[in-house]
Amino acid sequence: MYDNYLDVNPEVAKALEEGQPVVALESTIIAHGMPYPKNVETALAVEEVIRGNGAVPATIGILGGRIKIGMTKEEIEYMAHAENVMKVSRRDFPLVISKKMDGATTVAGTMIAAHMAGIKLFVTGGIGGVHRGAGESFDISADLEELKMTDVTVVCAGAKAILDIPATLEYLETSGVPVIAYGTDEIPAFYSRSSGQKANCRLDTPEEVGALISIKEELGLKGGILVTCPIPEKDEIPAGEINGVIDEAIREADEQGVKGKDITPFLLSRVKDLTEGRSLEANIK
Ligand code: PSU
Ligand code: MN
Repeated sequence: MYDNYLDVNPEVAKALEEGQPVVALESTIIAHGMPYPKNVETALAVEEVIRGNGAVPATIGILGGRIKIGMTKEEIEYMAHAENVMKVSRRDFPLVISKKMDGATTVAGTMIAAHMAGIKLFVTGGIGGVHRGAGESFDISADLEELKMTDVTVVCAGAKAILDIPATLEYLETSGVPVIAYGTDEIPAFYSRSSGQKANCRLDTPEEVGALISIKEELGLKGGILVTCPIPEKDEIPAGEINGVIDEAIREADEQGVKGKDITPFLLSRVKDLTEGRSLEANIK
């Protein structure tokens, strides 16, 4: 079925066949989330971290309408500066594939492709969520819907404060998605360790997280799991400091009428400029 559309890198295919650990990585963060060349440097550095821990990385993206499970270094480099790379979430797969275009997969898109390939774990920076003002705009990331239905565990540094974090957590609760705070009592807010939101599930070891993932699977409970892992203290930008910058970026987005899938990349890029690159460094950490 969907096998017709997947190109699984031989190293990844072998690892999956042998039951070795494979970790999926997204490509929207490369094409739309970070500027060149930091994007490619980071993407390759993260792959090395995964290898250093004994697992096989599988960066996922779409090239010429083919879903790549485990992009090569050259493919990652290409995606890092190519133009006309579509940001691909659930709704965009049929279009990007039928038109044989290039596409960078979001968290939702990467979960879908990882699941097709049989990869159960996926690591990224930040997930999409409920945007501030969603009551009016209805802007809720498809990432949350995907976490509701697709059996992939997503490890990240929390949701960025460009989002309405309490509303995002409510949405995840309604959707039945376990949200784990790793080694901390609060849900981290990406740039900062603290969001003011107390975690309902704190776990402190990989074994505890692994047990939770296995039990959810054995119980046949559909949907993903979100593991939030806070930024190291020395790298964080305190909430009070970043929030003013984010407010300003959101104001500019409103003023300029930025909409739909362009909002998140716009905000990330403005926050980076307004912090003179400091947010990008925190992003990488
Ligand atoms: N948040 C970040 N960095 C990112 C993204 C989100 O801190 O790069 C990307 C991810 O790919 C995420 C997507 O899945 O943006 C969400 O976009 P939207 O809000 O349009 O659903
Ligand atoms: Mn949106």
